[in-house]
Amino acid sequence: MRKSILLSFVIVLAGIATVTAEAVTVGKSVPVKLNEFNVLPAKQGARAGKVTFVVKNVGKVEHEFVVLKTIKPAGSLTSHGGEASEAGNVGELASVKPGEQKKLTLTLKAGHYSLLCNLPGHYKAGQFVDFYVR
Ligand SMILES: [Cu+2]
Repeated sequence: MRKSILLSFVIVLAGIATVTAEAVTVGKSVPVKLNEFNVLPAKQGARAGKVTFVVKNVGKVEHEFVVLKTIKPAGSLTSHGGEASEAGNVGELASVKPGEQKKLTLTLKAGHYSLLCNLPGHYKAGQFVDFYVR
């Protein structure tokens, strides 16, 4: 009994590892969808160098797209008044209206990044994601 529980746990873990490995594919163009309240990149990572985020707002309200280079996990940024600290900001699209698609090309060094929308309350509502450049 115990063995079978342990075995199914290992199988679940193996499944998660596989999904993560596939999600961290590299590429120069990264499609990103914004909605209430998520930042959804098609890939969780990119190769260092020029990276173009193709950002589409598929939600019903205006959003923005901010790229921070920070060692802090995307969900653990210092926040004040419902907004996250933008320390490490390397670029942003200040306004992406519903249905609108905009491109942001940045030269990114290897490391951890946090992608977020920092309109009042949106970060707190969960509109952020971790991103890895290698
Ligand atoms: Cu937003």
